[in-house]
Amino acid sequence: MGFEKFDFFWYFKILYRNFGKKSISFSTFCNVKTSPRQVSQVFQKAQSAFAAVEDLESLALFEQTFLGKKGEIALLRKSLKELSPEEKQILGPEIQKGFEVISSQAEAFRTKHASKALMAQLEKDWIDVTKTEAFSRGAIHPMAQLQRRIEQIFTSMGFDIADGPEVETEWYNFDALNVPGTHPARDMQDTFWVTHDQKDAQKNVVLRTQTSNVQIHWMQKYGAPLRMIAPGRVYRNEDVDMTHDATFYQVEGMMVDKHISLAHLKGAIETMLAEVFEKDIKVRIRPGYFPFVEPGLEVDIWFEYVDKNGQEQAQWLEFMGAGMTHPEVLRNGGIDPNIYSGFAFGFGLTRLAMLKHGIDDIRLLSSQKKDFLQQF
Ligand code: FA5
Repeated sequence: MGFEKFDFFWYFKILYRNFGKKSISFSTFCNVKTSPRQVSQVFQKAQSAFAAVEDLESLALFEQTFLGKKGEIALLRKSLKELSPEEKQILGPEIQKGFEVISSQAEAFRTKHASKALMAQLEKDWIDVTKTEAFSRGAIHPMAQLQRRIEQIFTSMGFDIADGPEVETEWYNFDALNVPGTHPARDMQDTFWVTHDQKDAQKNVVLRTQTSNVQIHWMQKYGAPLRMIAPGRVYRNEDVDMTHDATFYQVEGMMVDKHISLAHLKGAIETMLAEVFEKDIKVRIRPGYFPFVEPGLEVDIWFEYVDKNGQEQAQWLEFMGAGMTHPEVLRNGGIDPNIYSGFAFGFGLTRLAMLKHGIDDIRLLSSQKKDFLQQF
């Protein structure tokens, strides 16, 4: 029987049928709390309430009111307790039947509307996969591109790629590199101290000011002979301008073996610059002082760029410090300077990106500006 026909007159029919067939007296019904009339009224109420249900939210309310544990049908069921067994036999199944009809109608409504809601959501989220021009593509950052190129060049010359801590002890960042606490060279690099109050340099902590700390870690770990480059980030507490940043990238290089000389250093640098620039560039080498090399030198490159006013500009830009590794540094790395010698260099990878692409302001390289980055 459909819910639509579950009406008042139908209940009179039940009443008549049951009085007739099962001989239940009308007075019996008059004495009990739940009557067929009351049952009919509840289901009629449910019918009109269901007609007003228009979405899943109002359906939930409807279910709570009529089908819930404390709903109207549950109350009808509860009141059956007051009836005689014969009366229960008549009304109990009728209430159950009505309950099932309403439940299945509510379920049908839910299924229909849930799929409607899903279709609406799918329609909203629809993606035209053929419309490729609408998407902007990600790309590899110019710094990452350059670092990969440097790694290719040096691995082709037998160098390993090394790595070391950015948060470092004072000892690895300075002392082990022959820069004792009293040495004026420590002021050459303005330092971000993490802890500065210990007497023991093994305990004080800095943000590394140079990738040279990796030299010591690598020597201690692998001994001689060794060839490695260590690209990585460094930190300096200094004023920022067009060619100086407070955090930038360096690439450290080191080669230790028997009979290593300045000629090996020169060969490695020349090979790298030829591969990176793929054209003639102007390079200047001059003496330089770093406590961890002897002799020490500095390399500058002629920097040509267009400034913000569209004017062509050129100047020397400091690019690299380098030299022959100091015997004390080899010793701190656990290597005997009487048997081995080595060279080391450290250049600014961020400066190399400026030089290669003619970028007039170092800050652009850490700016995340899309229109700038899209050029590479
Ligand atoms: C050093 O950091 C030494 N550790 C390099 C070295 C390694 C020398 C091994 C000898 C042997 P320096 O402070 O000059 O040196 O920095 C090296 C390079 O980092 C510079 O030539 C420059 O290219 C880059 N650089 C230095 N300071 C900045 C800065 N504030 N912003 C951007 N690049 C910088």
